[in-house]
Amino acid sequence: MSEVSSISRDTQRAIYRKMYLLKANDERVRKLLRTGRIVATYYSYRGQEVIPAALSVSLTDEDYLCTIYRGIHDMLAKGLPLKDLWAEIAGRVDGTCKGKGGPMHLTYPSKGIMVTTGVVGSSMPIANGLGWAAQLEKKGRVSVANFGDGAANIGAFHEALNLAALWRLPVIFVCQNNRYAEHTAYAKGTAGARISDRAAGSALAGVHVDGNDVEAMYAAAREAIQRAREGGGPTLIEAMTYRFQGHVFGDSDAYIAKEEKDAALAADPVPRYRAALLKAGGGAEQWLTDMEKEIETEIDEAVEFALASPYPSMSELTRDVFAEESAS
Ligand SMILES: Cc1ncc(C[n+]2csc(CCOP(=O)(O)OP(=O)(O)O)c2C)c(N)n1
Ligand SMILES: [Mg+2]
Repeated sequence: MSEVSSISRDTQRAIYRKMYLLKANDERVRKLLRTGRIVATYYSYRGQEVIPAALSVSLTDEDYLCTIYRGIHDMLAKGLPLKDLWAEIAGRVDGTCKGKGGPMHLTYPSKGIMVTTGVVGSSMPIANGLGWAAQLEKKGRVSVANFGDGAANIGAFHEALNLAALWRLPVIFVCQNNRYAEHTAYAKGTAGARISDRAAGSALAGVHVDGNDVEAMYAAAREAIQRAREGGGPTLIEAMTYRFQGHVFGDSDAYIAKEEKDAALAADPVPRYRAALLKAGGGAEQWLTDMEKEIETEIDEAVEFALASPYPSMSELTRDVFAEESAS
């Protein structure tokens, strides 16, 4: 954190609170998976906490969010309640999708969390649809599409950028460049040093930002969100970050050089921002300790709630698959 921050103290703390929540929640999910208390396919977002934490403080519940299988950080930062999240992760009836979606398919429309998709590249056209609806409604809502660096090589990325620019849709395309697409390093699968440069080809604003730097990420997101709200059209943000775990839980990351990973872990943005807040003073020490304890307790309660919730019954198997026949 620079000596003179452009972010108010309350906002700094709101961002760090989210960062800690995301980190602690990811660690808890992996702990329960390791010990066999839950069984699920899980894509850790550990290391990528700053992006959604610094972005979501400029969003409202009315704004839309589309994200991907590695997207629980985006949803928690947007306000997804922990109990609903955990019940869904554990496949129970009290989950956001009655336990039928699991950690890869969460939705929570009352907080604007509209879709989580496992189809690489598909969050962007869906965000455009929501952005178009927002544009027609004229209430100043914006739509955020999260996706990875690998997804920027899918055709739908280019189609979505073009249409959003042409129609000046209020969409913020957030490419979370964590340097890997499954087991393929960025340079082995992507031509061009920067994904943000591709914005020029579709005539929209493109920003390259350190997605592990709170100040930089907050400023880039705020500007893009403001532009979209004011009718100035879409922005592509390429936020540079790093994936601390393998692609999917249980996956080896032996293809990653040890020095590269060690350097990324040493620059973990969560303790780094904590240290910056402590240095800034203003009673941060007590606040941090109390807040972190509070979050751990909230997670304890959510896990307990989820594990006490029943699994869906067999009769649920075919419900919500087709529309119910109406009388008319
Ligand atoms: C259309 C499609 N093609 C391929 C896959 C298989 N797949 C799943 S994740 C993934 C890598 C995507 O990487 P990236 O976009 O960088 O996101 P990250 O997992 O790093 O967050 C691939 C190729 C898929 N799910 N959907
Ligand atoms: Mg990636």
